[in-house]
Amino acid sequence: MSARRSLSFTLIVVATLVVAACSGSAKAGWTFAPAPAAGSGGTAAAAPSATPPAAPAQAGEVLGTLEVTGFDLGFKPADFSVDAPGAYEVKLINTGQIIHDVTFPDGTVIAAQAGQTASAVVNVPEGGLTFICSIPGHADAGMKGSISVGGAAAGGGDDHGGPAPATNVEKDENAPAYTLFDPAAPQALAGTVHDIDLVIEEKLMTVAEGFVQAVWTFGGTVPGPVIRVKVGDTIRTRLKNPDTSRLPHSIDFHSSQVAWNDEMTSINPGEEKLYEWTADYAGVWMYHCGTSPALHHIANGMYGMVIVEPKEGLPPVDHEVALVQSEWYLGPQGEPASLAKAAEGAPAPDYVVFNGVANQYLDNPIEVGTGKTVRVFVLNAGPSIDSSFHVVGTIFNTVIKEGVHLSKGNAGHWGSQAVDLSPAQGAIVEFVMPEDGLYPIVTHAFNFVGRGALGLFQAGDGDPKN
Ligand SMILES: [Cu+2]
Repeated sequence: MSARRSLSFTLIVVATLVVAACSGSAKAGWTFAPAPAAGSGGTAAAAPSATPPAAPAQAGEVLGTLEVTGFDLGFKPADFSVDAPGAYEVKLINTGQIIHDVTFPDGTVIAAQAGQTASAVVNVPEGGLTFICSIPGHADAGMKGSISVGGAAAGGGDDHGGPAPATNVEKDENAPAYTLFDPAAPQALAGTVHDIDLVIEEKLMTVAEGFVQAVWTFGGTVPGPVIRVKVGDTIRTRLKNPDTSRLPHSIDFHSSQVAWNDEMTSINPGEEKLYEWTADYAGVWMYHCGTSPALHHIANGMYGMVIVEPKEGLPPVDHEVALVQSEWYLGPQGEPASLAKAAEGAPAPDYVVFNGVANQYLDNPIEVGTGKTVRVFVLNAGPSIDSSFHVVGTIFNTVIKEGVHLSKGNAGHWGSQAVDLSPAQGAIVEFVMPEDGLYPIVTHAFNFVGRGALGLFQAGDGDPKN
């Protein structure tokens, strides 16, 4: 369900942009009016008028009606079976937010705008028919179907409806539900010397709906716990690797200045190690396991965020949220993430996620007050993909990224739309949601939005209309 929702939401965002551009072109006053799309007739807006008249494929008795629901982005049902070849009426009910069509190989197009219904008569031959939605991208996203005769496969293809699978790992319908990761940033630890026990746990985790991996964790969660301190504090981390672990592990705090071959060395199952550091610099920092191959230990869940505030603390705001972006390169169900996939020169993650689980804040929007100041601590844990962190509908009035500070109230009134974070980089952003509504959380590398990197802020009741 969540994969479908994520795709449909992506489409709503895209569709909103298309609608805005189309309606804008009809108005005066655009400084840069959108140019007509090349090859008109291929655009979504032009498609309805370009639809060929619906004519029966051949004369004769209509044997029945096949009702297909087109949604964003799939057909339901996608596969029909009829008893005999012949003429059938195909009725498309579009329940999506944008235009869809049913296009057959002979060129018959049954197009319906959002909320509309359209139909035509098609001739189904003995070998059956396949169909797609011809709006660019929709077939690739899953809008494919078939009509078979007598149960035989139509067109010899593997057409099936619904969103395209995001991964080569088969979904397990019986996988346990994921555990929601609380997105609220914790308060800074009290005092100036902190003793922190960090216990490593190797465990099974549902990382996306239907996908379970044997992850390695700091403290039992992916990401590990957010550790929040202030400049000048002393942090004594006792890393414990229980004897139930299969592997050695270690920890590397980017917020510390220590020798790699001292504090960061690996400990075997059954061992523990003290890693003492002082918070010398403020920022949003990564910690991770550095045990070889570090790529695998990070890709399999061993990372987290350290927030170091200035000595005097950060000014209070209304909401504080911590988001860690990272990638999942799925191994087989119930096994660790695939090192081979993670190690590709051009890595193609199955999922890109916020706080460990695909689409969790799409399913469970983060509620904030309308007009209130929201501060997000954001870290890109990678291991390998850049982030372009953006909250749709907002402008960051404050950005503190890797020591560079854009301040609210600056003389030029500069603002920021997206924060670029290479792996291991972190930032603090602040913004306001001006009206009740939904504000999507994305990386603006949009190929990953449909792969789990999508959440929502809900301001007020989420409904801008009341
Ligand atoms: Cu490790």
